[in-house]
Amino acid sequence: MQAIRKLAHFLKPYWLWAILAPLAMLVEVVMDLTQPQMMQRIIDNGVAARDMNYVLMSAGLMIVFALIGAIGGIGCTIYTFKASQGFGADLRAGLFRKVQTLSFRNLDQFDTGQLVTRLTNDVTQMQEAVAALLRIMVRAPLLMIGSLIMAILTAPQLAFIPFALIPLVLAGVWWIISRAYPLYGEVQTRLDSLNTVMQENLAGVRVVKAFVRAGKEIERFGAANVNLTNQLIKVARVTAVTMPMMMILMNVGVAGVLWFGGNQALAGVMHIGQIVAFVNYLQQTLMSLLMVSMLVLQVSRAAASAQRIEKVMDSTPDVQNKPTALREFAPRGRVAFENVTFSYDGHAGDPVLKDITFVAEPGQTVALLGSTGAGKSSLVHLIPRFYDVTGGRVTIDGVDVRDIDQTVLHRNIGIALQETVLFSGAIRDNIRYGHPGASDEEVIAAAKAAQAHDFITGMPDGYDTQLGQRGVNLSGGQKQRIAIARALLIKPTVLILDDSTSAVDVETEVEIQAALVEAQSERDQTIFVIAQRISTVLNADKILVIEDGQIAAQGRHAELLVSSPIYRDIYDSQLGSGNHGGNGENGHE
Ligand code: DCP
Ligand code: MG
Repeated sequence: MQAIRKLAHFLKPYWLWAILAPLAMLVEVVMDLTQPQMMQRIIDNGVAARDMNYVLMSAGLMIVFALIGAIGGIGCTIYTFKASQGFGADLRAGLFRKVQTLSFRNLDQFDTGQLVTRLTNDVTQMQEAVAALLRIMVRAPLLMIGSLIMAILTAPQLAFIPFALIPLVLAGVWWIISRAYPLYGEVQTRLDSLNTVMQENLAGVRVVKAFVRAGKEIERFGAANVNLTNQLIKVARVTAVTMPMMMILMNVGVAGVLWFGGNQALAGVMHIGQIVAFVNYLQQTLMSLLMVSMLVLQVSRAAASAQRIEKVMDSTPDVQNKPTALREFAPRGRVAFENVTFSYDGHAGDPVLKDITFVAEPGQTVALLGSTGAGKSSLVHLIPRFYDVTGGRVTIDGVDVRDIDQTVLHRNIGIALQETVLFSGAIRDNIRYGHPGASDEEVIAAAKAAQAHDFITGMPDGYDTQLGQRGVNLSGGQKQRIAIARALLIKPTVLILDDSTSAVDVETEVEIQAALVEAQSERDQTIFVIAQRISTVLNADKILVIEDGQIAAQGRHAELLVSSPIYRDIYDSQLGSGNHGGNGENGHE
């Protein structure tokens, strides 16, 4: 419930609709309440007195009232729709905005499937609850109390019947809600699992095929699907009792009215019309009571969704701008790591990086070499503050990266991540993703430096070639080169290439490097290159050999060959012993 209150402010812009909806409903309720009365009059004054004129007049009036009621009802529906849809759209947008602010660490904690469910189904649940509230919140209680009062006024002798039935209905409804409510949270959890399986599979469908796992995956999906269905059936089994229970109670009530009322009518102390009106009011009372109860159920279901949405809304990005963060910053690009320790689970976990200290001067190329899992990607991710260090500090031009506004920081750092992610759309737009205002010349220059220009212009649509989702219609090496061009285009002070040429042939890689060196001399760019191939790093100003989260050795190629046995091992294994002057032409994958 608390979560609902926290999210209620999304309804604020729609307050006018949210107030008009119940008001319009009020009109409908009042008109509804007059109907049984009118019916009674027609029967007792018109039909009984054989006054056809009176019957016609009253029937006409009934129709007019019904029409006014209908207009109120339609108005209510429209206003409700405007308010609840607006609320839903804003909530979804707010949630999406929040997801965009989450840090890498936050995102490590939510499955994509979970986020998708929250953005879609959970928002819809809340939106429907708002709609139900606006429609029923006023209507049902008013109609219930109004009908009850009208029933008592119509036939006070029979008033004991609704008062006997109401506690029975409440008990029944309470029984249903107390059983259904706990089941709803589980429904959403199972929906999460289903979406996660689905998400994972759709993204990885090629791997699934390659390993002939379709059968197994269909089974896995089937299991999640059946799980969800079973839970929904479980809920339905509980809620299915509702209507029959109501009908039985209602019919018991009607039978009671007919029995007692009938006797009184025979005794001549009651009119038939009174009995008919009373039955109508009784039915309205009980139905409204049921509606209120269902509303409670729906709101409690929405509360489960609200809690899940709040969990995302509430998660504070652990990487945040300080109030004093530097907003003006044009660094030369001196990157320094000072005794940096880093662990993915904060201070508790085993550090992935231990006591890293080095300096990258402006205009230098620093290469990181090391076996897989050594911590190379983790290390460079600390520069743009994807994660914050656990100990020590990372500085650019002597300023701790935690003291720099993130937007400003990211403007100065171009990064091609290890896992290439492209977006569907034109190649041109992918390259200028970080700088949408870039001119065609700038795009082409970046593509040329990344050795992507030739293959792009070789395509029928050139730079306008539409990429499929994630760039499926490109080769691995082509994708990598577009990602490099994207990083180059923002003309960053610090350029980070995380294994970005792993899928590019050696010859192209050499060309990319030559282009980088050229660009570097123009701008004094600081470049970090992570590579598996030693041929990539031969000319670096500084090579860091990372082993198990530590710098095992650092220096230039020639120095390391002499001083570092590990480096020599890597070198020998890749370029062959006795080839210490190698230039990489016989390097291999
Ligand atoms: N790790 C983690 N959580 C993440 C990312 C990594 O726990 N979100 C762990 C996995 C490794 C260690 O951190 O044990 C270092 O991972 P890196 O990605 O930094 O390793 P490398 O980049 O050096 O490896 P590779 O060459 O395979 O890219
Ligand atoms: Mg890596």
